[in-house]
Amino acid sequence: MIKLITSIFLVIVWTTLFGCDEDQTIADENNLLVNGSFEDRGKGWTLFQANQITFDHDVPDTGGYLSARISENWGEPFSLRQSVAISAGQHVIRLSCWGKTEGADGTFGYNFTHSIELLKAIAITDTNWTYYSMQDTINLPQNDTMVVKLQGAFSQLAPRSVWFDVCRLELTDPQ
Ligand SMILES: [Ca+2]
Repeated sequence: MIKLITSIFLVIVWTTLFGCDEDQTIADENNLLVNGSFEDRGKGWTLFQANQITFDHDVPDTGGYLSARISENWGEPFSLRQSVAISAGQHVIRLSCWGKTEGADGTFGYNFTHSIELLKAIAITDTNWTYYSMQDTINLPQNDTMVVKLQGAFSQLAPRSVWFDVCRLELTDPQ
């Protein structure tokens, strides 16, 4: 009987130690964004303004433990930005994320560093976690850099927020 209990105990310990160790790292090999799920908070991202961006336990099903929460602003929207290492020339990209809002729209999109304006963007409009994605053909000039940008709302009617998680950028160039 003691042997049986010992065996069951060992199986439980083994399962606990080695069976469930995938939740710390979200495997995401083709993602060109660093820390796109914000499990390392703001690591890899430039925050404008850092004191208006928090990392929140409100996440979508595949979102791990943390998401990025951006407060709205009456002025240039607060944002998270990340430069991406893509070579100059033409590429087909797919940009996606999960997002939700408390009522004021957020935006995710990209620009090249020679221009502040987003070249393409999608509005985050749903108050429940929703998957947003876009595919686009870009033509990155020489000596320029692609920047992915997640931004909060332009408003100050109420202290509302926009959440982002599981942000991905993939090259889908024809082989
Ligand atoms: Ca996450």
